Amino acid sequence: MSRWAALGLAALVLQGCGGGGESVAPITPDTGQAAPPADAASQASSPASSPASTPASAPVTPPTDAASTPPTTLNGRTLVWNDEFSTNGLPDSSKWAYDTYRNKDGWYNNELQYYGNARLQNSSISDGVLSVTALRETITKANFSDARTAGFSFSSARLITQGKYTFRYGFVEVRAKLPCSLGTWPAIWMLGSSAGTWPDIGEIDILEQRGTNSAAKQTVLATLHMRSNYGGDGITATRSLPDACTAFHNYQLTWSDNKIELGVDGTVFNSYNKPAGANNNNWPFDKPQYLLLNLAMGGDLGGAVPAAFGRDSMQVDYVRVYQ
Ligand SMILES: [Ca+2]
Repeated sequence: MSRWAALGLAALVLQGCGGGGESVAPITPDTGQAAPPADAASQASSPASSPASTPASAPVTPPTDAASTPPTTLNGRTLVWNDEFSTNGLPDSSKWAYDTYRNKDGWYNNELQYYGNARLQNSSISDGVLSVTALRETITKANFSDARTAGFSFSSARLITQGKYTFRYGFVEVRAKLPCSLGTWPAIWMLGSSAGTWPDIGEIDILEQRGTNSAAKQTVLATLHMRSNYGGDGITATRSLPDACTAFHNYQLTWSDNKIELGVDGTVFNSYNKPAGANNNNWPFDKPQYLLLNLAMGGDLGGAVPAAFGRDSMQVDYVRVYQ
């Protein structure tokens, strides 16, 4: 796989812009620095955190699988690619690959996770919902052939369509429920698949969420990165979404040849018009991109991982692309 698939998460560094008022200092992306080992306190085993919101007395229901049969047309567009996650087990290998490229050298932004390759512990489908799960476990050669040294304590997954599906322009909707645990940094996003270096290839972050405090877990981010604006200078916006980690929401991208709109549940909260006299520096979004779903731990947007963290998931009901 292209190394650019691995570089993208470096782009997810944003300036703080809400969610409690704290800020994240911009850092230089793509320096390739190894993530630091987790601190000693985080080595302690602990019970799983539980973001469950269903009272014990409530009827038992399967995870929300709101619409397992997607409309074939939507607002004049036609469904061209989708995954409803309707088959239990690992994700469909004809649609998704696993990005483990930076495990050995460390992921960007001081992130703490190792990404699993087709590991049910980290990516599994049940009752129509994909769970991308981060969990506390000791990373060793026994469970990760590319494990480096002792001291790494979290596994997770980063699913990509690179090499399997890319597209240009259209409407993307991803229905997802985010992890409540502090220290988690979920992302639903896209990267340019053309040859070139980040950020020249362009990055569209349909959804990110910081994990630095409870207010951050009630806020979502949408951001664009390109040569003219990237890292802490990305074109970003936030939206309050108090139940983002207890309810499914529809995260949406509308991408045309002259405008990008990012929103949730039908409300656009970040938009960017193709500039007059556009060039690749300020409009790299005229080339195909691929999709990514991942759950990072810690790092510049995830923040400190509480000692009590055991496991948590980003749940995805579907990914749909209309053109
Ligand atoms: Ca589904």
